[in-house]
Amino acid sequence: MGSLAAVLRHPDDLYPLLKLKMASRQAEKQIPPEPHWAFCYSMLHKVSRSFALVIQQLGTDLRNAVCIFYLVLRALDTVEDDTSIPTDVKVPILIAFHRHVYDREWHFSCGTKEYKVLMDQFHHVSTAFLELGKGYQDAIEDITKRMGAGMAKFICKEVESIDDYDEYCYYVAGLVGLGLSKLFYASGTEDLAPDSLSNSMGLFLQKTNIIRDYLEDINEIPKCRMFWPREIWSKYVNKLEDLKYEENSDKAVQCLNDMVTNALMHVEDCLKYMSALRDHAIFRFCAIPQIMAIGTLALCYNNIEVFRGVVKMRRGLTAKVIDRTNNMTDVYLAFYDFSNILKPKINKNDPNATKTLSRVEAIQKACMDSGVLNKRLSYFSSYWPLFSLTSLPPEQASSRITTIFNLLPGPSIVRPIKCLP
Ligand code: IN0
Repeated sequence: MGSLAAVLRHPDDLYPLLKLKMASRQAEKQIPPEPHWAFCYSMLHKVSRSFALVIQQLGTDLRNAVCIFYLVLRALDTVEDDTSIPTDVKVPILIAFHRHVYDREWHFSCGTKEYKVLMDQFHHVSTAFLELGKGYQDAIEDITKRMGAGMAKFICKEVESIDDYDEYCYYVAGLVGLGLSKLFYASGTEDLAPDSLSNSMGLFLQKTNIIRDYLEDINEIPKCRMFWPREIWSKYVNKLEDLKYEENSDKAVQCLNDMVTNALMHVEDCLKYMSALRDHAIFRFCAIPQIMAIGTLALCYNNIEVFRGVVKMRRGLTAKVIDRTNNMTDVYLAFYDFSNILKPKINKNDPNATKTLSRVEAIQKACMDSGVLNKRLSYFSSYWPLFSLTSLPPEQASSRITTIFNLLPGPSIVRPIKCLP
């Protein structure tokens, strides 16, 4: 659960945190009895705690397919990430991975901790895969094939241009979006989403991860590959690692803001994708990571801490997002409110200030145009303080108040807000 200090600072986190804890215990009790499914679901909980809960809420057949898809992708990722595997061994494994999932005998030992267990006991995943419906199997095979080939292409290739960056993110995350859309379609509950929108859903999440994980990735030993595109960072420093040195703080923040602005490009597509979903469980499964991503970007923007330590949304806020994301109104309000946290952080001296501002305003316009924002005060008003607003300068804290007032129906109505910092 969240740390005691965090809960004391945000007492209204307590209820969603307890609810999440109970849901997590409940989900652990519901692990299926068959050994291969038991392995898959307990592995899912180990590698992705909160996300596993949202997967667990999907209907049985789709849930099993998504669980296996998730583990196959994690396994592929483990091979890609393991720097101790020589390239001439790694590339053929990545390229043939889509065939290995049909082979109960296949395994390849690599990775560390829970990922090593996943790789060593991969036969449980293949056994479960072979029990999925043909439509699900075909979708997983197709995406694994394309992703493995894409990863193999990038093993020996640096991310130089923004096009390379988009292409790499397409292989490792955009294709996940295409695959999930196929699984939703195969489940019979959703129409098949356009590939470009499915791709954007993945790109938005992956670009957020790449931004947030700068320090962890650059400090990794043995040295890990970096995915910040040279076309962006070379405008600010000579070497990507220079961003972490204190003397380059101003340039580092400008570069970070450039990266965030680039990621924000995908938001309108993501809103479109989510607004077409019909099934409540599928909707939550898609919307929760997206809200976490816009929240993370709002937190990272103009924040030197990205180059000093871990910048993450607090656990209590994650619990609230999981608890309170139910429909498109929630999503529009969340995107609007998080954009409004980012907006006052734009410094007019930042080289991309105009571009960032126009991105944020376009997102807010898309949320406003949905027509649902004036129906409710703010879903996020109960999230206050989202990030410690008390540490914000007064003009930024007051901008949050303005956000809430802007959401009120009609200009003359002013409601008192209880939880001001
Ligand atoms: C995901 C995505 C994911 C979920 C829902 C819809 C999606 C549509 C397109 C693309 C990806 C979509 O979500 C997870 C979220 C996750 O794993 N969160 C972690 C937290 C964290 O910080 O990592 C958790 O532990 O809760 C995601 O990040 N990825 C992912 C992988 C497989 C599947 Cl099936 C769905 C990874 C990635 C690289 C962004 C695609």
